[in-house]
Amino acid sequence: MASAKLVILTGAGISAESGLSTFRDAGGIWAQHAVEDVATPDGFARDPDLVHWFYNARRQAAADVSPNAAHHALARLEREHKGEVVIITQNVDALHEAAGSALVIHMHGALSGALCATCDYRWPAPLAMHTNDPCPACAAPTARPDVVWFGETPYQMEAIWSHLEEADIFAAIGTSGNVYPAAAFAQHAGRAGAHTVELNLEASANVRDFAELRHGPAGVTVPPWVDELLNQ
Ligand code: BV8
Repeated sequence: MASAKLVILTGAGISAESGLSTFRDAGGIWAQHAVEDVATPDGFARDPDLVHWFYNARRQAAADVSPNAAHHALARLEREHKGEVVIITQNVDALHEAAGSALVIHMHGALSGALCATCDYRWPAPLAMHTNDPCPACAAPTARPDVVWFGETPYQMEAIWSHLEEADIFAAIGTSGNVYPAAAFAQHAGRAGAHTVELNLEASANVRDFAELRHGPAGVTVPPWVDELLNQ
């Protein structure tokens, strides 16, 4: 499969070894803040100060960490593999790009982005955002983090469904399989003929959708998996 199309979904677990907290592990982000309060449009409308504080803290944390061996292995895979390598990440950090990956789809948005809730203008987010920050384009006091909250439509879904249908190999790395539509990607790719691989610390909620399981820390499982793909 020297020119196989590889489609790789990543979640918070691939960034864990870089020091960024996951969501649902013990002591994870959601242990400290209810999803409804910090990752929904209603939560933002109810308490924008709390939501800005939450994302400012994550933007700062993400600025202080570096890619780990798993991120670097995926960047090497994109450089050296003859076929297309597409990373679809649920993560809002920039660790894939920092490791050198170029084709990265941020389906849940990015901490580095700001969005105007009034006119949809997008611009690079400052390290800290505050309630009523004015939009640079329309001046409305409605700047928000450019991330996809629960109840909002993930980005680039048309392109994502096409990538999944064209994949020869679909891998999910460091995701618990709890959040849709990402949690349905393995089944979608598998039904279209892809070989499906789960590389996760432990069995995910959608482990049954995968033909191959490689459990363990991403820094331990991903580099040898990439070596095998490149030596095929
Ligand atoms: C949508 C914001 C319509 C950014 C996030 C009932 C049934 C089905 C679906 C729904 C339902 N009710 C509501 C829904 C829809 C809802 C949903 O899925 N709810 C769930 C909770 C039931 N989804 C939505 O609202 C989405 N929008 O559906 O729109 C639509 C659908 C299709 C097409 C068009 C429109 C929007 C979802 C996006 C929500 N935004 N975050 C941010 O703040 O970051 S979700 C949040 O969870 C993050 O984005 C995160 O990326 C995502 C998934 O979490 P994981 O990445 O998996 O992280 P987690 O902590 O859960 O797991 C980490 C894993 O890593 C663990 O398994 C752990 O074992 C492993 N691990 C840990 N350490 C390591 C490791 N693995 C390897 N190495 C290690 N070292």
